[in-house]
This record gives sequence, C-alpha cells and structure tokens, in this order.
Amino acid sequence: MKPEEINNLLMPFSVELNLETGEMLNPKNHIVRKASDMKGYYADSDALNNLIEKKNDPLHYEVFEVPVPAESGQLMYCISKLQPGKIGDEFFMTKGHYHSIAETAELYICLRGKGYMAMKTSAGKWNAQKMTRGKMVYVPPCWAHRSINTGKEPLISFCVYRGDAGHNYGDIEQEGFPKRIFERGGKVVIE
Ligand code: S6P
Ligand code: ZN
Repeated sequence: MKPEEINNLLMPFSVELNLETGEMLNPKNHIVRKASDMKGYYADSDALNNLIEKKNDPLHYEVFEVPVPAESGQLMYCISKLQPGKIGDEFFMTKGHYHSIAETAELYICLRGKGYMAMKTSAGKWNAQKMTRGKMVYVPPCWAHRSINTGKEPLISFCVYRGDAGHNYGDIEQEGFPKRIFERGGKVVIE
C-alpha cells in the first residue's frame, strides 16, 4: 500500500529530551503514581502505610509519553522516572506488568540512576538485569517487567514497544514477582 493510501497518515514529529536530567520536555501524557497507588505491592504494608501518612503520600514514579495510535506498526515510547527510597528494607519499584498482547518485546535504555529490571514469565521463570546509565535491557516477549531503584537518585529510563501492546496489570497484582530486592546491612540483597 502506498503511504498516500493509508487512512490518517501520521505526520513525522520530534520530541526533545533533556539528556542531563533524562526527562522528556513536552510530554502529552504524564502518569503519576504516588505511594498510595502501591498498596499491595510491597512486603511490608505497614511501612508503606506509614510513609503515606507521615510523608503526605509522596510521589513514587512518573511516566512521560507522547502517545501514538495504538496500531501494530507504530512504536510507543516513554520516559519512566522512579524515585529513590525504601519501603521498610525494600527498594522502591514500579508496579510491573505484562502487555495485553503478551508477545510484546520492549527495549529499555537506562539514562540515569541505578537499579534493576526484574522480569518474570507466567510459568515462573525469573530474571533481573542491572540498570545503569547507558545500559540497554531487552525485555523479550511474554516477560512481565518492573523497574527497581537501588540508588540514591531517580532511576530514569527510555522504553519503546509496539503501539498496540496495551498493559496488563491485573495478573501481576495477583501473582506478584518471585523475588524482591532489599537493602540489608548496606548491601543489595535479592531474595
Ligand atoms: C511501558 C513501560 C514503562 C512502564 C513504567 C511504569 O510498557 O514498561 O513505561 O510503564 O516504567 O511502570 P508500570 O509497571 O507501572 O507500568
Ligand atoms: Zn512494558
């Protein structure tokens, strides 16, 4: 098919990143997750409730997007910015999800900070890749994924995946991940 025959032909466009801060300058979507959005995700729910009450429900993470049509030929991309901190001994993390089209791969590039990309399959396989500035992590099809910030500054990454992938949070809400990442005696411990 010639481009001229495609309905609603998308015009090329550009988006600017601040490479110092790793942030997208003019996102169209800004998704904000606060501590209270994370109920049920951490091992120590009392510590999470304490943080929500005593620190006035602080910012947990943000996603910046310029959305594209949810079509298979499009590439959806975003910036993810996860604050540093711990709930009890457990490092701050994102909720984690499969994609609604489970056979979706996703590429992450870590722009700032340090941590891990934890991944799991519905059959119980688990893997974690270190995230540091300049690291590209490939999340293959069918792997749920979540970022975990083990550093002292925000963990910022760029990600890209097929435009019609969608997100499936429900399965991870039910299943969780087989391993968590804690700080114990000043060390990062995965267990
Ligand atoms: C989207 C991609 C990221 C996450 C973001 C927040 O497919 O994996 O943009 O959405 O890191 O994490 P979560 O688990 O709350 O979507
Ligand atoms: Zn994803």
